Formats: sequence, structure tokens, C-alpha cells
Amino acid sequence: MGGNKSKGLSAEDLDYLKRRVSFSKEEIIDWHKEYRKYCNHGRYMTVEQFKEVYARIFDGDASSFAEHVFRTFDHNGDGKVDFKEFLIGLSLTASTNKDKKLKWAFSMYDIDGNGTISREEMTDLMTSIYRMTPTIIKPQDVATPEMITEKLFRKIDKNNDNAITWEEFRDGALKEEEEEEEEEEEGGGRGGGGGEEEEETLITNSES
Ligand SMILES: [Ca+2]
Ligand SMILES: [Ca+2]
Repeated sequence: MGGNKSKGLSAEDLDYLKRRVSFSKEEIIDWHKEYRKYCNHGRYMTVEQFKEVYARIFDGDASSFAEHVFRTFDHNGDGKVDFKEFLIGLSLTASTNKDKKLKWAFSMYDIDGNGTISREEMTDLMTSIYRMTPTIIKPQDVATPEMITEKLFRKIDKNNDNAITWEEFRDGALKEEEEEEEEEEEGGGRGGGGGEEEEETLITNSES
């Protein structure tokens, strides 16, 4: 009604966001329009709305994965994701800055936020991913959430204390990337067990 192009988005919010995300002003305004379509109340998204969005994308049960993503977006933990939280979360999941993106992934795995990932936390996350993607064939050695958790702990938990620190997580992810690049250079590698690569995509591409 007011003919304001960025309805509901104050100049202060825009300013705040421009300092924190890598989107341009135009992109922020576009995302705001998109965001308003998702939220019933016009002001914030609830975990239910996150679940609806994920249910539209995945053929499996994405509800617990959507809860995990919601937790990483709901920065102040009030059960609502406002537009600022939404856009900051989105910019992290889509970040080209590897460290930022990995930090976000780490915070999703570290469910209780104590700074390390336990076996239970990893299994929880993997279970939510496996439930969400029942039609993706998992390689035999990681056929269940427990098996992939074991495999990742063997690889990443360098000091075997059953807790993955941020440093271990980052080193593990970067090493994985190197190995993938090497495989690609050797030609082949793409055919067989693409499971882990798919996982990476699922974890990081949470925007719709
Ligand atoms: Ca919040
Ligand atoms: Ca933890």
C-alpha cells in the first residue's frame, strides 16, 4: 500500500544485513520477498514452516533434518527465525568461504553446542539425513547411520577420545576434499561410491 519496494524491511535491517551477508541490496530485497511467501505471520518462520519447505524438496521424512537446520538458523533460540536470522543462515549455507560453511555444518552436528561432536550427535544427524533420502542408495560400508558414524569417527577423531573438535572436523573435511580432487585427477572415481559427495551436497545445500 505504501508503494514501498521493500515492504516490511526497514532501512536499519537492510543496513545490518549488508554488513553481515555477501548478498547485494537487490538480492536481500528479493530474498525478503521470497521469505514472506514462506512465513504465515509475515514476521518469522517456525520449525513447522521449515519442515514444510523440506518436505517439498525431499521424498523421505525430512522433519528431523529440518529441525536441525532450524536450530542453526534460530540464532537467539526463541523458536522463531526472523528475516535477519534467515538470511544470515542462508548466506552461511551458501557461503563460498569454506571455513564459514564448515563452521555452520559443525554447529549443526554439535547439537548440544558444547564445542565437540559426540558419536550420539553424529548418529542423530546421520539418521535424519538417511530418513530424508531413502531412495539414495548408500554404499555398502555405510549402509546405516551407525556405520557411517563409525567410519567418520575412525577418519576424523584423530586422538580417539570419542569427540570431534572443530579442528578435527575441519581437517577431516579438507582432507576429504583433497582425496576427491585426487580421485578426479586420476580419472574415474566418480562411478562407484559417490555417497559421501551426495551427503556433502545435502548438508550444505539447505536452501530451497
Ligand atoms: Ca530466533
Ligand atoms: Ca556436542
